[in-house]
Amino acid sequence: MRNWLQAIRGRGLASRVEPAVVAPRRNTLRDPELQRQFEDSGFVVVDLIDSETVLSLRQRYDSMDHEQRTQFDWVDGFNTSIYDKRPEYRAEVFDLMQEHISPALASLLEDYQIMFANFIVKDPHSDMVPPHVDWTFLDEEQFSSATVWCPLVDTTPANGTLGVVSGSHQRIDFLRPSNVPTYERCELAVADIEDRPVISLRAGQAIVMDNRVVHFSPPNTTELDRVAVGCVVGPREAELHHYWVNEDSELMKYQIDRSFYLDFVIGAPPTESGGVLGASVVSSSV
Ligand SMILES: O=C(O)CCC(=O)C(=O)O
Repeated sequence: MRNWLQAIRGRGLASRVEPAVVAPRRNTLRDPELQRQFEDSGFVVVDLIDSETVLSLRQRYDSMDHEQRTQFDWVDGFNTSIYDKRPEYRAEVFDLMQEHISPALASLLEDYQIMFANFIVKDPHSDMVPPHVDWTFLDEEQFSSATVWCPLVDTTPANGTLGVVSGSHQRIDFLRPSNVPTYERCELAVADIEDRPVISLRAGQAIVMDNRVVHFSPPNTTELDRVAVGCVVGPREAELHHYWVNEDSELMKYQIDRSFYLDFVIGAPPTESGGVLGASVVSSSV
């Protein structure tokens, strides 16, 4: 194909070649105006759950055992459930979100399901989460996966609310394995985008963000923890994928089901987890 293209370019005919027709991704949001904003900016802000549901989730959060706190070398005081190694803890978080968040998602999203769910917490006086992009969860040529980020307290830049690089999803066209950091690549891809809103929300509002959007959060400078819920969602019919670079530097694609996220240990090979349905090599050296 490349030779053929080079040949016709040489003869000045390249402008006659039609671009490949790419089928549009199927919709994420039911509301056409929200869908348009989501496609343009990569995120939308919505009223997701009412104050009773916020309170109920907060009470359940307060009653749970969150002892296995996360230690990251790149940020202090940031905790997210998927780093907790106990499958029963992660299952409890998932069930909680199925009960409390799924009904609201059903009317907002176009036949999407929760793939996995987290409490995402910034301790008092905790660090900035630097700009990054989430893993690849499915075939992004066909579908959009998204994170629904819903704080259980009012959030502002002072307590570390979420910030996004507007439109950055249109720049992130590479696969994101779970064991390859993407910070530098993301920064490079969006270096010229200045529109980076840090979005204050009322408890129960949510940002629905395409997983290709570069996002971050400023430090929590307050005395109180900032507790949010983060549900990663995808179209119900989409095959779920997890990418991993193995010890031979091969980029692997694993087909998984949702149970994978209950016991996958971040940093350990996916083959050690349940929920793996198949594997293939995407590229032999990365
Ligand atoms: O909640 C935050 O402060 C950041 C969340 C985040 O970056 C993520 O979940 O990927």
